[in-house]
Amino acid sequence: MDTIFGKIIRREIPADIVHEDDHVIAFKDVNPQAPVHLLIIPKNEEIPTLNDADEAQQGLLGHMLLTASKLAADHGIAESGYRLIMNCNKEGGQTVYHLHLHLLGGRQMKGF
Ligand code: DGP
Repeated sequence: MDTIFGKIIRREIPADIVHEDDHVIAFKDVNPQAPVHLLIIPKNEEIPTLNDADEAQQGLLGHMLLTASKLAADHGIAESGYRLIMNCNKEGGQTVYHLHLHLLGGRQMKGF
């Protein structure tokens, strides 16, 4: 299933890409909910939701988390703090069915 994120990976539509490596790309969310709001997505595998990931993707999932912590440092929010969110399916609030991790920071997070 192709999504808007597939088009970003293939550079068919523009995005403000802040990081790319062999496994993931990260770009600014088009509708930011915080001063720093990045999306970290797998670039070689189309995994619609976390439910579709299995042990073969364990390394990739860990890499997404470690990339988030590096990007938090790069954006100066590692020490102040940040929030990571991965929405799953409708009631989780997922709207784009290409696995992604939100990195949010630069303001006080509320809730939970
Ligand atoms: P989620 O609700 O977890 O599926 O989050 C999807 C996010 O993707 C949402 O915060 C908005 C963002 N988004 C949707 N379309 C685009 C796009 O075309 N470009 C960028 N940069 N972000 C997008």
